[in-house]
Amino acid sequence: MFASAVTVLCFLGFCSLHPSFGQDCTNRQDIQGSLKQVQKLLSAHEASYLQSLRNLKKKINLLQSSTGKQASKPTNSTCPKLDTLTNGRKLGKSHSVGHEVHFLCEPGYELVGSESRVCQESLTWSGQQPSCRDINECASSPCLNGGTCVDEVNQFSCICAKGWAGVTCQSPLPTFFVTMTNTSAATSPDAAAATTLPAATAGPFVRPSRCSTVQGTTHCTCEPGYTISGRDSSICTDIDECELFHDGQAGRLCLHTCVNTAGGYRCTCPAGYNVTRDGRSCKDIDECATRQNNCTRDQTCINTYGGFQCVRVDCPKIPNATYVKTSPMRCERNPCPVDNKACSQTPNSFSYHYLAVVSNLSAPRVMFRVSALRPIGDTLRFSMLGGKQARRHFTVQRSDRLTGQLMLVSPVQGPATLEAEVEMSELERRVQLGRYITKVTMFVSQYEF
Ligand SMILES: [Ca+2]
Ligand SMILES: [Ca+2]
Repeated sequence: MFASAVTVLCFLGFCSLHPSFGQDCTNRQDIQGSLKQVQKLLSAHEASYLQSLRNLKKKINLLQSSTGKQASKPTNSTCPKLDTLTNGRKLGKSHSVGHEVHFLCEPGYELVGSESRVCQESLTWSGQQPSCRDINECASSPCLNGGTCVDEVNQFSCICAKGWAGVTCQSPLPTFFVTMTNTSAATSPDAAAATTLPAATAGPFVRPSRCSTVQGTTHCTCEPGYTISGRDSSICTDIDECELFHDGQAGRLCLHTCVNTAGGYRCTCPAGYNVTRDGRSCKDIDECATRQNNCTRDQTCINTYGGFQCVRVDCPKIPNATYVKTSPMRCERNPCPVDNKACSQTPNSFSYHYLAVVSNLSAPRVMFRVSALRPIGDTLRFSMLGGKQARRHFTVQRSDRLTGQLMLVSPVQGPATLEAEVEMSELERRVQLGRYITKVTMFVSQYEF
């Protein structure tokens, strides 16, 4: 309808702007008819416009009344303020109807009461006001040998019975020797008691504490590595660092063995290892480099983790062929007589390799690579020879056209010695040109370091 109204208005404009075309527009009746039509259209527009306005007015009224209702609601639609949680905290700030708040206790405390509360329509909170209760670390009776447990926030302490020390009173204190000055003193209990303390504090794991009294309160301190663990604050006992940091979060104190000493501790390593400079770790001793081995002249010393091996390569005895040692770790076949097919099918060479690895080495990993330097055939094949044990731990794969690799496929628990043989065969139009054997011996250490 709108489009047609525009057309009619254009037509009228055309008549008024171009009076020279008067003869075409002279028919008054036509003009009257057109004007009537336009009038009709305008009336229809006016009606629809008014209707739209009425609708808009209605909507505005509706909106006004609904917002008015909300505003007129009681402003006090929140629940009363909640008490703060001692040693805990409240999650959620809104106290309006339908909203929820949650409660959390600090470490070392447990929540008693409602974990969460909802602000109800009745403007009251659901559930009970919670509280944070100190967890009783003494509940599991951690103090040993008659020690008394004192519950503290997130921890406990033990008051040890006489003769015991340590965090959980687990360590016996060294026996105290009473020095008797004379026979008369021995018969007098008072005199004996008087001599007990200096003698008791003489042992290396027990030292006297240094005490000072400030404003009537006595404070006692110990030398580094010592602590007051008993009821008697005049005695300091050695801290057993090995026990205290056993399987600690920061890792073990020592890689191998921790030895507690008076006022400290030290790490020790198994035979064949030295303690590293940091005092914690163990480093293998290279017996081959330091001449701490007893290998003979015709043997080769192979350094292993935690020890060494003396190995001697003897060329294999195989029917139809003879081998000669061309280097300490390699044997090559002597030339075969012409047309001796049995000889030409035997391996051209045997190479020997020794690897030293630690126990439980993660797998899979490449242990060794065999490559053809100057291949003469058109094909190289790599395969594994050897027994069941070798097949359980190793596999041979091709890594590129000229290289095969010996892969460790499952970790080996040491101490162990594993052997694997990798065969590389060279072919030309499927005819074998040569076979080359590499024997790999792997010495697996007892420890994982
Ligand atoms: Ca110590
Ligand atoms: Ca070694």
